[in-house]
Amino acid sequence: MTETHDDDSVSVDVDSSEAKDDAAVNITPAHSRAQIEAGRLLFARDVTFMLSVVKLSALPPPNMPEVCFAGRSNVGKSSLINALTNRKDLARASNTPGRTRELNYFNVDERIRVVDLPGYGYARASKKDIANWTGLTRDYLRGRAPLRRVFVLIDSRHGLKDSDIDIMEMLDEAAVTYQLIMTKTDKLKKGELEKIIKKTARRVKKRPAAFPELICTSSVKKNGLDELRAEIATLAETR
Ligand SMILES: Nc1nc2c(ncn2[C@@H]2O[C@H](COP(=O)(O)OP(=O)(O)O)[C@@H](O)[C@H]2O)c(=O)[nH]1
Ligand SMILES: [Mg+2]
Repeated sequence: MTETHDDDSVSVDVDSSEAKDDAAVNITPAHSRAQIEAGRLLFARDVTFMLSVVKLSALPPPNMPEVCFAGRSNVGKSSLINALTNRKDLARASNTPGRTRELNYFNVDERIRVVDLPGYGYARASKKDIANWTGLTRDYLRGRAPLRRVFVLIDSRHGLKDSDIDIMEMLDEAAVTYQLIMTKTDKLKKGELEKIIKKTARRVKKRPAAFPELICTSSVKKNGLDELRAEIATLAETR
């Protein structure tokens, strides 16, 4: 993988006009205790693997709200789904990047579906494979009526990469709402994490279909999971 980007570094040059904006950068969405409790209850219920989809015609009927998790290979999608659902291997947390080429559907208490998308930015696959699964993923993201929000996962050590910007641009164009989730926050020191979060939040603020607030998570330390469950529970109520 040769995606180099100035954002790789966690050191941030902040010019004074941007620095003034810091107060307006929302990092963790505010949830009421009732929302947090609704999220806890939702994921305490029955969560089951539903199906793997390799072609659009095999998508389940659009009769239930759904959210999906997108992100580069190895960003921590499967680990996050496992952590959310308190299950060790509901979503296969593979150490082989790009092994997941399907859209994997999970049914949460017959109230909302969670979809684990194929990871992008995986260099070791064949061009044909990459074309196949990016085609499927794009068609899904652009045209899926019950899709309430795309969670775009960003490795907090690396920040936004070109492939993340590509997917955000596509979602902006298609007017599909998305929200960034920072993963593996346990791997950074507090100061480093704050810098990268602020920098990422500033960049996302300008994007039309993006949620201004990021959710910071660690599947290892279980940080941010209550907030994410609360967001999903709120979306489950939308019909
Ligand atoms: N330290 C740390 N490692 C994580 C975290 N989430 C995932 N990982 C590790 O990152 C690697 C990729 O995770 P995985 O969930 O398979 O990523 P996916 O390809 O996006 O599904 C694995 O080795 C995980 O153990 C986290 O929150 N903290
Ligand atoms: Mg995975």
